[in-house]
Amino acid sequence: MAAPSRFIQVGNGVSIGLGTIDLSTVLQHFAMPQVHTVVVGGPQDTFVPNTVNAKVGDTIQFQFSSGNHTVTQSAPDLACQPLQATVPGALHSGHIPFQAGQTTVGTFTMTVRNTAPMFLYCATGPHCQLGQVMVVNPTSASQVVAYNRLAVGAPANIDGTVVAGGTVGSIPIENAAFDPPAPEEEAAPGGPPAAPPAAPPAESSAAAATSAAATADPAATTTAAAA
Ligand SMILES: [Cu+2]
Repeated sequence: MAAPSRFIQVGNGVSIGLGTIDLSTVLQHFAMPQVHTVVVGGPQDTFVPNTVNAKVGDTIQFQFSSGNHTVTQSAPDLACQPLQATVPGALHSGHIPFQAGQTTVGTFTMTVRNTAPMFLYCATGPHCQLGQVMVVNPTSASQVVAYNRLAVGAPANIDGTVVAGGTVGSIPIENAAFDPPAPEEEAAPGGPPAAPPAAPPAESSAAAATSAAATADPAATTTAAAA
């Protein structure tokens, strides 16, 4: 029987002498950039989640799930007004629609450059005043609540003018973080698409075929002559 080793490895632990360092603890010091997904839209005109804690180098991918929405940055105290009006380059995705039956989902992807809070709203219609707002890297749990309160009381929802601060793209719908509405739901109320005209009675059908053949022949001749 071999003498028991003093270098024991357990699970994914790294053995050093008699002590063991958990590999996951080591990896936390070299954390890979993360992708945070935010679903934009939905039946309630929301951002889900409405807060994201991201570190420098992480990316946030906004997925536009229904209707027509934007992700637009404002100053902390000026909800529903585009920051890019005073700070060129401030984030604005432009209006990105989604309709039932689409096979792709529009995205807007931004890279986090610093951990200062970012205040974001949707600039479509009254969505900002309806509470479609969120905060990236809030400094407190109540910050998004305070920002939402400002948004609800905003006198107007002002659109951004220039797409900035990220990249517009798309992903296959099967990769989306939400369940798309079934295309059938839209068609159901009106019934199936109009059926093609019923076939005419057999005798007139034969006549039509004869007529069609007669019409086709000159064309074929013409084609042959031309060739
Ligand atoms: Cu919206």
